[in-house]
Amino acid sequence: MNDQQIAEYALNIRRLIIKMVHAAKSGHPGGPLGLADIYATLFCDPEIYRFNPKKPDWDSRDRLLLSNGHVCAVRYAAMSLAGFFSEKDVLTFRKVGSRFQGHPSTKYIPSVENSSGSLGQGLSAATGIALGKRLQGKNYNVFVCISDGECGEGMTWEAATAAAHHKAPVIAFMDYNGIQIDGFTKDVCNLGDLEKKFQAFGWRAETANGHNIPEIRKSLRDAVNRLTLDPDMGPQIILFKTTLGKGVSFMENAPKWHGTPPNDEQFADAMKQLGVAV
Ligand SMILES: Cc1ncc(C[n+]2csc(CCOP(=O)(O)OP(=O)(O)O)c2C)c(N)n1
Ligand SMILES: [Mg+2]
Repeated sequence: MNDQQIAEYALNIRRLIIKMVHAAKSGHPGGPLGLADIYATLFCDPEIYRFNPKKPDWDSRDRLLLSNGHVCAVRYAAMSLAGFFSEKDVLTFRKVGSRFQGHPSTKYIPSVENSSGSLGQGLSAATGIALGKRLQGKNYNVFVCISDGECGEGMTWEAATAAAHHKAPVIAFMDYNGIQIDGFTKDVCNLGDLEKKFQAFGWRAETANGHNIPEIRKSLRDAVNRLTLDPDMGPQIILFKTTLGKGVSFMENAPKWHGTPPNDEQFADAMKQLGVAV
């Protein structure tokens, strides 16, 4: 797909996120909207992320983990648009008995590689899976999405230390939006310079614009190519600067929209901004 088609895919992800959270009358719209361009790029560029919606547990699929599980609406929406399941299905989001719980579980959805919601665990899980793949001589890639809020958790840094020590072939990417549940990270728990921190832990780290599709595409492709050339290069992270709520003006960069569903009026306004009359 070309960059324009990826942007269109991202717009459709955003529309579906808003529909899901509105239908559920609960959930997290902000983080998912901020990640839509990154997930669209992943799901549209097979030179980055390889998967098969017809065979979701295909053994050679790349492993895409989600550590900040509360943003799973973006993952469900991207998967639905890729043909894993119907829109009608994902609109059961957060309902009792639905596969599409507000925090994702491996029990219900193949190719969701880790259950999450309890923050801080994804980098450890990805490190273990990446080391396991090396032991087994498999050649899939291991990606993991983490958040900046999770960098306030000790376990993230334990994983960062171990991944560097073992030169784990992990490609991490961060939703670096400067916001967590209680407000701006600089006020709640200042995280400092996360690029420098990961570098100090022995990672290859770079920062990129999480809303610029050519830039997202290049940084992820480069990470994959680097690892193909040198499987022992060690862990890499791309810190994607994102805007929480991106695409819906009243949600943008406003911590309230971390975990608040839009009411009917806000839903209509959001959908209008995303080019859909309701
Ligand atoms: C171990 C753990 N501690 C606390 C929480 C409560 N919690 C849910 S989301 C969140 C904020 C996390 O920050 P981030 O992922 O950056 O939030 P976002 O950018 O999506 O607003 C917190 C503290 C949790 N889910 N798990
Ligand atoms: Mg955040």
